[in-house]
Amino acid sequence: MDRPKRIKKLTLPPIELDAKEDALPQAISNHLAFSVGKDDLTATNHDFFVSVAHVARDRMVGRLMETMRHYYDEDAKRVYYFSLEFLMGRALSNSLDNLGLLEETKKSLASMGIDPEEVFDSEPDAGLGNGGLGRLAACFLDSMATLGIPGYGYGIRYEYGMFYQRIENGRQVESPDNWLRYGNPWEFPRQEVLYPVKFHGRVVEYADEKGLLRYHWVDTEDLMAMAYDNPIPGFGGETVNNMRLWSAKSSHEFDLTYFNEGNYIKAVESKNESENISKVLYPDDSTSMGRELRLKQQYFFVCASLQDILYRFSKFHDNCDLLPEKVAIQLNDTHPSIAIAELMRLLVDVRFIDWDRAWKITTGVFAYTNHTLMPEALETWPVELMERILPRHLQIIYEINRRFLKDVMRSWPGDNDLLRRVSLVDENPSGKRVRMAHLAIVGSHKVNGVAELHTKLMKETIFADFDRIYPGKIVNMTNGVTPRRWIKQANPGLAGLITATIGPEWVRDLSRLREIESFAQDPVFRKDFAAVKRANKECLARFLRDRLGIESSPDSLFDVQIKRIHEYKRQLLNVLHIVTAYSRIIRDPAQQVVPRTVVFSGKAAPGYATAKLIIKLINDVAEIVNHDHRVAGRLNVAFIPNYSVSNAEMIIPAADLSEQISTAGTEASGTGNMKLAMNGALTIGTLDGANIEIRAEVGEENIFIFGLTADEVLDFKRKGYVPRSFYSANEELRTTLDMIGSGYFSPDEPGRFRGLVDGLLTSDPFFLLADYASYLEAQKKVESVFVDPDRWIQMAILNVARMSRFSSDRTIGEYAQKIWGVSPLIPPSRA
Ligand code: 26W
Repeated sequence: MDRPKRIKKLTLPPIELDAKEDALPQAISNHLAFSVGKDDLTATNHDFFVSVAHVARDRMVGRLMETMRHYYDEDAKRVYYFSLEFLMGRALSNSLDNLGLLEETKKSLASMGIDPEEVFDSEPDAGLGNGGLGRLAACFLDSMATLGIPGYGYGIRYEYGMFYQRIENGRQVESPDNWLRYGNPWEFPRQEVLYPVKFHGRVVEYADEKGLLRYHWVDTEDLMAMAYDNPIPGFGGETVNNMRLWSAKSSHEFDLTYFNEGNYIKAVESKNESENISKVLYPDDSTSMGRELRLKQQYFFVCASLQDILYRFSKFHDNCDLLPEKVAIQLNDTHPSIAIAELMRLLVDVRFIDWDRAWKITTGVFAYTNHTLMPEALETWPVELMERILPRHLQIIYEINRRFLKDVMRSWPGDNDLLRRVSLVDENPSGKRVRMAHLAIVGSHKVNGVAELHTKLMKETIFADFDRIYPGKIVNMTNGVTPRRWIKQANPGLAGLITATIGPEWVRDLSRLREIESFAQDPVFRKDFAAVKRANKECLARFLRDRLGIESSPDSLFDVQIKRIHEYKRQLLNVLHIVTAYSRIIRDPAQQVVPRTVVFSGKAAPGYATAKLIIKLINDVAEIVNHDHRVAGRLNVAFIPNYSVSNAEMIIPAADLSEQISTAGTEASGTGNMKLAMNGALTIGTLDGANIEIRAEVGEENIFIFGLTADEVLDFKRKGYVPRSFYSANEELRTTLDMIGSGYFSPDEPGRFRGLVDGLLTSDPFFLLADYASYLEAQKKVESVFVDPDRWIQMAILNVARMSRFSSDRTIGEYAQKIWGVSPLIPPSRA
């Protein structure tokens, strides 16, 4: 096809700043006046945020358009990252820094008498994600833009993001995160980029002019998906990619049937109902609830995104066989995996491509990332539900399954048990269900785990059959995090020190961090490094004092566990250590102890009762320990409410010790472990997820490893695990569990934690009791090193120096090469 000719090339707005010194302050006050309608007398910090965001956005638009045009001109293969979650956090200082405008902007605001930090802090977090999976998507977007990879994020513009968490009486209380209340200066609403999305209805068969059987999906309920574009600037600002989020709009402002009947209210109500689809992020990580609205969300964004992608593809190509050469779609977990059935439907039912060709195209396009081995997190949808909402997709899934099982049967004749295990449909006595992971594996050319151990376990356990059926399809892509946000912005002190020592290149090329290794012995560097950590700790200590009323000394060991609250992550094991340490102190208050401040932060899924009880326990323990005069400030416990990207940016740089203590074989990778180690926290952790690879990088002498290995855990599971035997054999463990179970920390309700303790004694599915002694041993070792500040600092420096493998730039480079088949495009501005 001919490319449409451009009549006249527009002159793009420049990103370079006006050379005049007052250009930036002028731009800010222009937006304050013209975009916000205020002057400096009436403007709030938030008004300044909006103005500065507009100034930054203005400078991204030119590069965004240039980038998109360049991809278009080169007919580049694009990567589409499909994710129900993008946990972006704040964008202002990130954008300014990536554009190279951060320092100038701070100066400008200061010259106007405005505190830049207050302006940055008035931006609400874009909390469109639960945790690891959503934040990984955000880091990947940053890396794709920084590397110059034609990558687009596709997701949902939730009106309400991750709920706000308050702690009342020690318990989690949720409130809605109405993050768009004051508008969103970053996004470009695209009123005209609007696609229909169908639900319900029925399928009719018909014969086409050649007599071939065809399918029509009719009598559907329709709504519209409207695009909002969010620019994603890479570091250096040369490439600006796009994240396109969809919002549900009713397909007709007034439903005519109701309107004609004179029922105006009903008409408007039905409009509201369809717009509910993009209303709220589901706050459950790691349990699939099987809710109808959730399936609708998944199909809604997948359907709109695929239409958008095919529209873009068709501007250039009319042969769909070329799709895999031009389009790679990465499925972030199974959440968007209905895309496989939808692309088949578009190719077979709408474009009349025969099944085998369509299947080759589809499997050439998709790849699937698994993020969890937990059985309860694997998504399955009741067949009855899918039949009602997406009847044609269910037929297509059945057909995919029929052909797949036929192939399996040919290779493994007679193995009916294998067929039952790998089928896309779980024939459960309590009702048939579609297994989305199986659909994702069968419909993708590559499937990946997110750390070496996780990938190995995928191949050996949950997906062992598929590894046999498709040798080589399952590959590893160890996670990473962006050093722009997680070192440079979160920890400007450390970033400044690194840059002063080895120059600024590390920001784009984290392998350069190795160069600071040779400074681990340098007394001046050590002193500076220690001073940075000290200042960060002082800052967190101030926060704990001012916001939570907890007095903690910056000299104490800052021991940090920040992540979703989940039994497998074992915040409870951390509590067992705290209670043990506490009872040691009260037994002998005069003894020497290493002062500690234990910091927790994390949200529990609103319906996860045990996780919520663990939050209550942490707060009850904190209440007693923090106020016991015998402790005399040597042990403090703090639960920081509302864990979020912004809170993480404050906590991580201040951490000495990073708690990564999940039961071996349960945490797919972890990414907080990487962020903390990069910021000079030492890890105490199990041989789980990426901890294993962190140990390999930093050296086993620079990390505190404890506990059962994944193999040993499996062994216990096979041979039988008797948690009570550990209780009987260990006096300190007994004391600790008895204190918790008998109500020492809950005098107002002594039985409050009895169930929690009994659970540990009778089943303990996450092996806390088995790992307790070894965990305590490791904590002792931590303390023996911490009292030798020189040694501790050296270990911390080596951790920072050796973490380069965990840059998401490395991860994205591997995806690009091994899964997507794309390479970076040199931006025109650099060519
Ligand atoms: C269907 C409900 C649901 C929602 C979210 C199930 C499962 C999830 C995610 C898989 C939970 C998640 O965020 N997983 C985390 O992904 C990170 C990025 O790969 C890993 O580092 C974490 O180990 C993993 O728990």
